[in-house]
Amino acid sequence: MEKKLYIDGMSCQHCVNRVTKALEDIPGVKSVKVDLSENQAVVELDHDVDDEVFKTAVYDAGYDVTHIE
Ligand SMILES: [Cu+2]
Repeated sequence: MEKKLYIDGMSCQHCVNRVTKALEDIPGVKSVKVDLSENQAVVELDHDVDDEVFKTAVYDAGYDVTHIE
């Protein structure tokens, strides 16, 4: 299972690392690929994770999830 997150506020590799780590720390997340130029993160999941969990984790890292698909 895969979800694509659209993320606001990332501007450099440091932001990518922060978002990557925040997402990797969520139980059920198998892998994370953050694309800075597209402002997107693709997460691969072991099991479904509620959208709110992603939003909260990214928000706590200092960024915003605008959309999840
Ligand atoms: Cu940055």
